[in-house]
Amino acid sequence: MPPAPAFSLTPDLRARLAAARAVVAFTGAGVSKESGLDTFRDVGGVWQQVRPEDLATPQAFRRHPERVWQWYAERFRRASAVAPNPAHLALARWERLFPSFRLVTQNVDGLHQRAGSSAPLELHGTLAWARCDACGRRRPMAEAVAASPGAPPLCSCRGRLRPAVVWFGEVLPEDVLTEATEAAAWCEVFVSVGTSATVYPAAGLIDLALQGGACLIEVNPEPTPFSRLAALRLAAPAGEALPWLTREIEEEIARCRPST
Ligand code: BV8
Ligand code: ZN
Repeated sequence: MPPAPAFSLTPDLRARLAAARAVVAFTGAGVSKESGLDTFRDVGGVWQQVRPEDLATPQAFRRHPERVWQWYAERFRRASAVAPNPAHLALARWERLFPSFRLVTQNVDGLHQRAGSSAPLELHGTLAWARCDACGRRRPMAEAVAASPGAPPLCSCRGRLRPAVVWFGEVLPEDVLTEATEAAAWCEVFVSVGTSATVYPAAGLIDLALQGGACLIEVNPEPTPFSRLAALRLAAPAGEALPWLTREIEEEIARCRPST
């Protein structure tokens, strides 16, 4: 007998996915785990090694700018040294599968772009850029770290450069959050991948999608506060579950929409 398939999809859900026009994929640190980057809240995760209030707040940067800069410089180096995994690559293909697809990420590692996603909405900013905490001028992180690995470089206005990420207690970029909110409110299918769904306002997008009548799919080896509301839970690593789900959708689309 052939081995039982690891995942399964009801014919109804398969058809619903293939017919969907507006789809949102919402990702967190778990999607980059198989690339070799740590998640935040799992056993051994980033926030078990260091306290977020010591490194990921504006207060921490004011008190210990060198320590915060060095920590982000190291995270930037690690993110640059790893490669996108099959989960990132699968999501990059979704742009071609659905007429209106939005990728919304909490990640700052840039791996979605490197996998080929054209315009992920980066809710928590990016490690790829540094910006002046006084005038907002931006400079590539690679350049800023090379120029000054041990301390935040100074801007021409004498302000200090900081990583262009969103720290705890800071507001999310308004235009990015507005686009993500609209996409979540209007989508038919919302796929949450590799996130503990505990950081707000980002996790509130799942509520918004459900209130708008979207069907929720969750890809995560562990349950989250939203698991019981999911129409489908793929309790597996994203690098296995997403390529499988993508093949299922592609096959169904080929069967139902042969001309597209
Ligand atoms: C704000 C960027 C307004 C920098 C990060 C409402 C209720 C309660 C609290 C709040 C609330 N609203 C706001 C708050 C406060 C706070 C918050 O939410 N706190 C939480 C922790 C309670 N939010 C804020 O401060 C936000 N700002 O609200 O502004 C405001 C402002 C001033 C005054 C008043 C209001 C800003 C939050 C932004 C924080 N920035 N990061 C950096 O990276 O250094 S947060 C951090 O968590 C991460 O970077 C990431 O972006 C975010 C989410 O984490 P996840 O991605 O979900 O990662 P996690 O480790 O938790 O989970 C990984 C999952 O992957 C797990 O479930 C695991 O099972 C799974 N997994 C593991 N392996 C795999 C896998 N899945 C698939 N495949 C695998 N192989
Ligand atoms: Zn400046």
